[in-house]
Amino acid sequence: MEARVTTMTISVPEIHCDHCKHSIEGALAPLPGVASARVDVDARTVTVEVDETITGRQRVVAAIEEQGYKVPA
Ligand SMILES: [Cu+2]
Repeated sequence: MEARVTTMTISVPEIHCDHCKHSIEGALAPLPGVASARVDVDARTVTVEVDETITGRQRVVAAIEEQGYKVPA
């Protein structure tokens, strides 16, 4: 399948510090198809560049939730 890299910005209101940043970025970076993962602590958002044909939004959200953060729909 043709690669389709998109940038997703996901709001995670429970992000509040560098620990959150490192645990979420550390969980997302190794996922297949993820080119970059960046947490903005002030904005409480996660920005992920990912090939959606490999790893979709649901998988990204699940990885964030596995770190203990709720992701509002
Ligand atoms: Cu924190």
